[in-house]
Amino acid sequence: MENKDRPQKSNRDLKDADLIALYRLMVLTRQFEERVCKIYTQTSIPETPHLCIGQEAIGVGSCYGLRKDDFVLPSLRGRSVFIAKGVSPSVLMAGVLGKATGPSKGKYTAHHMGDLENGILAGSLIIGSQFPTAVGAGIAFRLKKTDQVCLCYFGDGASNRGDFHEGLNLAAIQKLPVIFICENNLYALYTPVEKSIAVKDIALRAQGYGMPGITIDGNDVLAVHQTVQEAVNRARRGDGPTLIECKTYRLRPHCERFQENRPPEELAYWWQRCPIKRFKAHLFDRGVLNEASHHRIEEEVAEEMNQAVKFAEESPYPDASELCEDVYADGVIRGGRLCAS
Ligand SMILES: Cc1ncc(C[n+]2csc(CCOP(=O)(O)OP(=O)(O)O)c2C)c(N)n1
Ligand SMILES: [Mg+2]
Repeated sequence: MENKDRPQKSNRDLKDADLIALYRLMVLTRQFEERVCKIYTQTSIPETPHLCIGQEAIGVGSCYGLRKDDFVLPSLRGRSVFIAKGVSPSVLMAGVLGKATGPSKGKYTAHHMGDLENGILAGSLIIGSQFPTAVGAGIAFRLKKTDQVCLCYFGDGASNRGDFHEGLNLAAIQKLPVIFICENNLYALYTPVEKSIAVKDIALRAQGYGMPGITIDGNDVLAVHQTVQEAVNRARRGDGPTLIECKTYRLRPHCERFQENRPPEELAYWWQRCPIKRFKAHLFDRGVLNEASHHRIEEEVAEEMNQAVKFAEESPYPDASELCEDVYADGVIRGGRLCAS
């Protein structure tokens, strides 16, 4: 599903076709992650994947309606962001497999991919490293006098890093067009959020920086979309950053290499609150989706995934002769700035 140059829409503006598109993007993300999981367990992805199963509504709802020239900085669990920002599943799967046809030409690991054409800045496994980069993007937009925005994604654990404080503080002081999106999935690795954060809602921390802080249901794609669009409009107007805390839950272990240790009844509760299941029920109630159209979407997406896996598996690894290409920026440093050589 292309997301290029789509105008911003609030929920009131969303047509049935938009609702179906949102649903399809979430199904696509879910099936993508399931395939990654299967490939990891059956064959050989060198890195253990950190799947976003259960958190699809956040990336999809927030990126839907963004412009192509807006930037996003995904977290280590950010595949829904890549998909909703317009990267094709084939290219993304090639990236996960480290192939030359992937977004970063196979020169980054799956956790460090970026895709500047689609406005995706390379993330990092170092949690919290997104903050300075996102703020840097905000400063660049300000200097260039554009109305682009940058969405910065991170987990509840990352919100305890010093970079969080420095990033939000600077963004607020300078009224930068950055939207901080916390995917609070209630755990950082094995640590439950109440053991690492004293306040009930991470969004409360926004008060300390002088920016709006909003807590929403991160498993409700329409709530995510509406809230992020309002923050995006505010940032484009020059009114500065917003912190949005999306309460959610990952439905897989921290990563596929790790054991699950959360209580089964807790997992069962959150499977009932699965964002795709809920949105599907909503669309059935509204008469936007029915059994036939739902099955058609599932089948189309499954076929798209077959093509994606085939493309990725048949793609070559990058050639050793290209090792140093694309790795260093062209240009020279003058007066502390990178300039065209
Ligand atoms: C600076 C740093 N410290 C520790 C780690 C190891 N680590 C990887 S993921 C993770 C937990 C992250 O939790 P959270 O920010 O809530 O994101 P989630 O995994 O829940 O999406 C930790 C501690 C790391 N990658 N970087
Ligand atoms: Mg977390």
